[in-house]
Amino acid sequence: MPTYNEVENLPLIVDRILAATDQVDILVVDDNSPDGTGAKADELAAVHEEINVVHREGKEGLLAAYRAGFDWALARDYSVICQMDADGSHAPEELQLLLAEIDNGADLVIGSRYVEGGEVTDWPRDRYLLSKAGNKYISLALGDEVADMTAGYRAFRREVLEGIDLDALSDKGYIFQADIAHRALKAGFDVREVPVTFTDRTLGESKLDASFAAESLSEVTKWAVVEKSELLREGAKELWRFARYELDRSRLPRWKRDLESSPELIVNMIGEGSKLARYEFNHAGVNKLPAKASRAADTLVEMFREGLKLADHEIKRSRA
Ligand SMILES: Nc1nc2c(ncn2[C@@H]2O[C@H](COP(=O)(O)OP(=O)(O)OP(=O)(O)O)[C@@H](O)[C@H]2O)c(=O)[nH]1
Ligand SMILES: [Mg+2]
Repeated sequence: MPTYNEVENLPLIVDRILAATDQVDILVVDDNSPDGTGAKADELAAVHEEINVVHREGKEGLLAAYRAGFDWALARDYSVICQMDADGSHAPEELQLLLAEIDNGADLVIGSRYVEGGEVTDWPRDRYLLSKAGNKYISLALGDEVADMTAGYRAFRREVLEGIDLDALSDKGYIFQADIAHRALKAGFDVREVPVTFTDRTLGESKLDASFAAESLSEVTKWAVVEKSELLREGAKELWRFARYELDRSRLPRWKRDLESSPELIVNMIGEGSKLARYEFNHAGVNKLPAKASRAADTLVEMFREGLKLADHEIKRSRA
């Protein structure tokens, strides 16, 4: 469990994990959080023998923290290694679902927001749509049949982590999550998803910003270019141009604030996005795109339409 400034969340999440299962040990990987999360973790470790702490010198990002955590676990005799956020987004009460699927024979289990039965509570529509569309794009571009490639709630058989070159992973945005899943699939591991309910953090501050999403999609496009045909490259370029245009215009962090003060803004945003997408894909040669990319385009347009309907509905409701 990576932590950066989670001093309020850590004791809560640890209690919930210990209450949910007696099958696991916990490793907290803290990057010298200024709020004292590391010291809090030591306190908890002194009381609970299941808890261990790795202190790193400074904030080096999530991937570096995971590498340290995986190395720690692989150096010991754990057969299954899980990853989970400390901010309460991943419910410890659902850990059993992931572990049960490992028992059923899976090599990597992803706690998925976007399979049937999966859920995201409390996310503003814009963030939900961005994440869902982004994941759709990643899956289609890489040809992987996983709905939630960027999910951070996972259980690995140790062989998967041993089989992946963790040092070769991409450090752009949160894309290393997708990178790991993609490499596991390519290596022939049995990757499955189980539906989970993802809850937005209520305490502490987010370390995420819109540039992460942009970076991630751009990185995936690069892989697709390397791995797939020239045609797919064209498709990916079209989609990426569209995504970047939208992201630039949306100034996502501000968007969230605007959304609260003026719901019309999002309707306009989405409406324009929808128009643009339709224009792009009707006039910029969508018929020249391969089937996969064109399906991705349709999905994006469909999502914008759906978002528009939802936002409309919300506005009407809020005025009623
Ligand atoms: N060790 C370490 N942990 C990190 C770092 N960045 C984020 N984390 C932790 O990784 C987990 C996920 O980060 P979050 O800040 O929740 O990112 P997110 O889930 O994408 O965004 P929000 O939940 O919306 O804030 C949390 O437990 C964070 O404390 C880091 O640089 N180092
Ligand atoms: Mg989070």
